[in-house]
Amino acid sequence: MRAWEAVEVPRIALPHDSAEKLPLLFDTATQQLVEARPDDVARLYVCGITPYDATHLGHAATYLAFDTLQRVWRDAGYRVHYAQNITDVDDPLLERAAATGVDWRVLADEQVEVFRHDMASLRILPPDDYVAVTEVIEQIGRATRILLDRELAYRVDEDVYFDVAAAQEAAPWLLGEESGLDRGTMLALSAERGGDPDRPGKRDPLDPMLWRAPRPGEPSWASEAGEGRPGWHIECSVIALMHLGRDFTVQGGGSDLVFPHHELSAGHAAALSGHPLAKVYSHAGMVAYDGEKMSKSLGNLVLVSRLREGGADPQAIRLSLLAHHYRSDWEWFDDALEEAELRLSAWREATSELVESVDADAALEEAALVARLRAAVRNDLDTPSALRSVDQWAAGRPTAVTSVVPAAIDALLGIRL
Ligand code: 5CA
Ligand code: ZN
Repeated sequence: MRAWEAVEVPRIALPHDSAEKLPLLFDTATQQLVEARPDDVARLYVCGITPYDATHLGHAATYLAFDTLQRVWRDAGYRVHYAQNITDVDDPLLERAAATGVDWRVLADEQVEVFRHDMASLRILPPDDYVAVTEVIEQIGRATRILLDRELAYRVDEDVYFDVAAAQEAAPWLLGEESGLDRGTMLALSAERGGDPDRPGKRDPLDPMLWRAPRPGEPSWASEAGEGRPGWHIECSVIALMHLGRDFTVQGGGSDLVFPHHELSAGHAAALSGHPLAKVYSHAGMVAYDGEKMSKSLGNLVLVSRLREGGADPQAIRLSLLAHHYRSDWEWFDDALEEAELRLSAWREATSELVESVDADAALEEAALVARLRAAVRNDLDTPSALRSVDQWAAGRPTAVTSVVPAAIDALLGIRL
């Protein structure tokens, strides 16, 4: 699929004054900060949207977190290979299409287009590979066939399930290793998030579906696994393996995906490739509105497109999201935009007239600001601290400013002043 227009990321003219340039990220599997060290290229997979009710501020905040991660890698001199999926055939999308009398493909296309506009307006870096599930049905069918042949999958009627117990024996993967959850919680989350733990005939209630045989009124395709359509987790395993290879640098998404989606995607990938899916598993917190998680099922959505239609400056939307640490759960309040607009104008005022060079003291001030920005974003993407550093610098009313400052703000925070 076509992604969206890339924005330029300026290079910061000052060298790093510290050897520590790589991002430290909180890893869900080990529950600690780890250095997200690329091999040669930083390889990143972030779970994409299910295209309906796009793009709410929760989606935007999650993609912005991984945009910041890419900026830290780039500033450290690494090239980034970024892949993202589109879940363009899935139960909730089909249900929405049926409920509104719209063809599911039309709904998906429209929503992906809204998402592209929103991402571009927020200056979020596009993936190099933007892959819809409907583009890789054949490969997912083949992967399912391989798992059946290896006896890591089995059929219940015509549907195919992943055999969690067999996969744990055969692959470098253990259920619970990523999420750290106990079985009771896993069972509850599985039922809540698209699984079917109560279905009779499964070897383990937690075994997820890999391939779903045709049902009346649902789309289906011929494949090596038979007629049908892919299950949810296998789509991300296959797309990630196809485009990034095994054991890539970071697997990302919102914390609502830790279990079952990311845990089982990692299991499928390990069973297919014989290697772990990724080195680091990183999760963004949940954005709430009206006291509850912003979600399509509740309908308490603040859409980026609505804010834009209402005249909001996309840079202010971006700043209002950056004001929260990506890993915390937080609530959106409507006055956040005004606050961000004030901040943006203070920053713009401080950088409105740039000069070619400044005296030694001012140059040191600028270098100190750049070092603080770099240290903040490197440290588990601490954008709130980065924002405060720019606030303090701007509050000092610098008399002469060079392009180093706006370039650093653009390179690391994606805010173009
Ligand atoms: N298509 C699947 C992933 S394969 C999916 O979860 N789609 S989604 O449209 O529901 O969500 C897209 C991304 O936004 C996911 O990474 C999800 O974790 C994240 N997300 C959803 N709701 C929120 C929220 N309220 N706050 C923060 N992130 C959210
Ligand atoms: Zn996914």
